[in-house]
Amino acid sequence: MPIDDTLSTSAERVQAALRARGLPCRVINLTQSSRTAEEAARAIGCEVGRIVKSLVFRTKSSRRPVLVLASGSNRVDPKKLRSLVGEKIGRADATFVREHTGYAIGGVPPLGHPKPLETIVDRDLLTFGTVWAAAGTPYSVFPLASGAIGGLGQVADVRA
Ligand code: 5CA
Repeated sequence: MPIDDTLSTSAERVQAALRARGLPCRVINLTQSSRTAEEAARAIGCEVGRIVKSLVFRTKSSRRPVLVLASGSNRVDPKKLRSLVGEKIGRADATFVREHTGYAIGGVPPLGHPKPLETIVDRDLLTFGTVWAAAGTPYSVFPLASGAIGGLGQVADVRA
């Protein structure tokens, strides 16, 4: 895993958010892209299931954001999500993602957003010891104990 030892402002913000939550995680800047789950797995040298996808959805009627933290090898079932959230839901566009998370697609972290987001955690992530999540940019990640990821939201079965 080639590491670049300078962190961008976005990655520093995620590092600060981790510290503020008392999570002893260290943000790593990569020289290879981790923009998608597949790229992240390749850059880190781990199985894609251990990559945390931070997927933003928007509820249809109240238009609120919902963050789903999904295992990199899973697709999210919209029907399961709908029943968890209590209303119809669709994917967010890039503008909505940035507005509600403070980060651009490809680097959206699972925490450290301007306002806390309703968050649902794919229970499959809890089957791994360590998982890896985006740290604010498409070239940064951090490792996290899967027990800690369960603390970031409501753990549920969301797999399609
Ligand atoms: N850095 C990696 C994992 S460490 C990462 O951020 N992966 S991700 O899966 O959380 O984010 C990429 C996801 O953003 C894609 O799976 C895709 O569902 C979503 N996405 C990509 N382009 C768009 C777009 N134009 N509009 C809405 N969502 C998009």
